[in-house]
Amino acid sequence: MIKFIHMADIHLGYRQYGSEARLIDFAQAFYDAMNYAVEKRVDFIIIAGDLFHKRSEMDPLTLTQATKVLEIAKKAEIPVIAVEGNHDSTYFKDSFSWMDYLAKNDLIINLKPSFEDRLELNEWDGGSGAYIDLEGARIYGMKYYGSLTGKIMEDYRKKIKKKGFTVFTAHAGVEGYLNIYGCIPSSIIHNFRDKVDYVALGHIHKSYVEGDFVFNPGSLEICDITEKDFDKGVFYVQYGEGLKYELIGGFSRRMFLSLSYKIKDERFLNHLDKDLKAKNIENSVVHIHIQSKKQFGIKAEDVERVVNEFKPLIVRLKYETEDFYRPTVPGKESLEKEVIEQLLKSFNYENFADEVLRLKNIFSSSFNLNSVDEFIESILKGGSTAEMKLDGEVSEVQKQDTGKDDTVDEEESNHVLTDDFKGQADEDEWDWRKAIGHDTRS
Ligand SMILES: [Mn+2]
Repeated sequence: MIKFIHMADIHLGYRQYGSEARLIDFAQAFYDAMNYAVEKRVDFIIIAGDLFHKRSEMDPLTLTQATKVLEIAKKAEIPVIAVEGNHDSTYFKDSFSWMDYLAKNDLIINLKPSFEDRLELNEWDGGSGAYIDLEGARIYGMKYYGSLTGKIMEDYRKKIKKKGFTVFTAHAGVEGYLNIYGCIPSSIIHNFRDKVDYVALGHIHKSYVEGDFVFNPGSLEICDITEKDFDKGVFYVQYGEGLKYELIGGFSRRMFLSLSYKIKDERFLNHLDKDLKAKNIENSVVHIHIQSKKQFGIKAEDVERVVNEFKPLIVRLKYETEDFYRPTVPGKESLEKEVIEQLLKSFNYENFADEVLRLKNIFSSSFNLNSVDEFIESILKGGSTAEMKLDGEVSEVQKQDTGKDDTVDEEESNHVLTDDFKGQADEDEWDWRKAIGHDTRS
């Protein structure tokens, strides 16, 4: 039995909103995730890129946070296998990255291919390499290559040699989940199926699984308010008789709220006061959008004063008065989804509005017919996100027949989509200042 944790997008060093508390949140989430891995006594940990938030400017505090947490794994003799993300490295420049620094200090195994004349996959020699053999498992790694990702990945795949349970980890997104740079068509990654058992991705800060084969855990913390409702966490994976996995969430403890109000009369501040009291926004990150047809004598400062009485960590206020007033519509996505749902219903289809929306995203971001075909095929075969989403919570997905290893393939895989982590580390708050014998609060 092989057990491992797959995480990605830690973004250490992100002083979100310029807040030191948020900087610490990111380290705390990493610390909690690491302790979870140790608690589970996993064989190895994969970090699929973006351990750090900034690729070049490193500050002593961030480096200390990274080092201290990675030392927990080292002490427990759990190897940490990592690849560089867009935030960790420059693409082709052979400069020594901070990830190389961590590797040099025996804290991580930083996997990447080398380019002499052409792409080469060498075994990890203690300082560099593209793959490493651990007991019963072989792990290949590829760092972020921006727009070249798809091309390099196809070359990479040809050179992979399967041995035991084989993992491929890369910092790359699959098209269609979020409209961001550095994504590739799903088909490229599904081509790895003949050589690889588990694809461990990072980059997209939202969790997804495709065909019990391609895995993306999402970021540990919330890097942007738009991510606040995404499923995110780490995958706890067990491989014995088939593949079992769980997405463990709950590493981000900070509450994020996005509120919007329309001022209709002079009593608005009372109304706001009441509403915020009920919401308990203390220590939260609060984005507030206010629209008002008339001023009613209420200024942005008045609103801020009321909000600050409840001691949120961060307040972001957007106050629009009549000049900018536009009638509000519910979030564009949810409105779109509703329309699609109604359409599907009227044609007596099942509700696969999420998949339709994803298709639409693929079209609008790249118009790649291959990935569209591939996606439709995966839905029709039923071994994909489609089935998982349609069933809701827990579903069992039959592994697709690959022609080999029939005994293994017949096993049904089990997965639970969200199971919040409530381990030991949850109670014991990590005071990194104590950990490094230094108090910056004074
Ligand atoms: Mn990231």
